[in-house]
Amino acid sequence: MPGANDLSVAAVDAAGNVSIRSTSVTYAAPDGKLSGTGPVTADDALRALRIATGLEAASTLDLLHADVAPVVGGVPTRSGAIDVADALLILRKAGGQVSF
Ligand SMILES: [Ca+2]
Repeated sequence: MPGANDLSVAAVDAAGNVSIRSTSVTYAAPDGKLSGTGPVTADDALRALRIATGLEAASTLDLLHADVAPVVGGVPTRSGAIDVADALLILRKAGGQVSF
């Protein structure tokens, strides 16, 4: 599910000792959306370009949304960074030239 997801796992050994571990995992689709809600726009591409050029820092959530290039077999894949290729792909999505 998109957003923060809390996970807990409980284990019980043969003696009945219980151990519980919890963590939170954040999921966001690689959709190119960096601001607000609604469709991807040129503003999203501009923000990605600002991140790619070091004018803005990317949050973890930004990276999950905007690390969309390269595209492999028509599917966005993550390179681990938001760079100019990501900004260009987001701009092409905003212009209706690609969909993902
Ligand atoms: Ca990338």
